Amino acid sequence: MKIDLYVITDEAIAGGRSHADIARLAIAGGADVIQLRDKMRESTDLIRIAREIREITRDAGVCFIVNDRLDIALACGADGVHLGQGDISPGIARQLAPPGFIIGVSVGNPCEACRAEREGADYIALSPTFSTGSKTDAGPGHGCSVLEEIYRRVSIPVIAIGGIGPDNISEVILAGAQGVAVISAVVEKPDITAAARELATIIASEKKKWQV
Ligand code: TZP
Ligand code: MG
Repeated sequence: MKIDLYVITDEAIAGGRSHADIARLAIAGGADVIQLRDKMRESTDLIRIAREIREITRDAGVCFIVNDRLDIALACGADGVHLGQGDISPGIARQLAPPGFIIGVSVGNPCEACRAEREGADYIALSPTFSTGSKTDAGPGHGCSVLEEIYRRVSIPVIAIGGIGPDNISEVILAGAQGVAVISAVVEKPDITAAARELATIIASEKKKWQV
């Protein structure tokens, strides 16, 4: 699973662009993963939107993950779900999901990271890696030292999420992140495609530099 640039949709900061618009534009700029994230909409809306993004991502050969909602992810045929510490456990999600279904988990420390791995997560996200205004309850950033410790203690991919932009990609890749998940650095920009392309280019060149 290529997970270098993981773009999370957020209509609230997208200047009138829909989840599907964000997905299309970010994919054009090189996003490897699209996550549908919307904590406001009713399930009927979410499933319609998720099906639309499923079509877009399938046509583009891009991975599609639904935030929080395993039911919506399964119903629309998404590639996976992203779970927080307060959501159903990765173990339960694994029991309900078909073979090959991707389960991502947000973690805040090495202990949660090891537990997520034991319970069958496919990747984990250090949340938040840096402070962010995009998730009000995210708390302070954990920083690259925690990222590096988690990277050393698990064997599944670790991604950085929260406060990531062009200026700090280098340090998170160096600390062991296999990719970066972003909202504002892409979604709130007037040109989503150009913003995604810039990040994808930086990630590729950093990985080349460190041979990862
Ligand atoms: N989970 C942890 S931080 C975060 C989420 C969804 C928000 C990331 O947004 P941004 O704008 O890339 O900091
Ligand atoms: Mg969540």
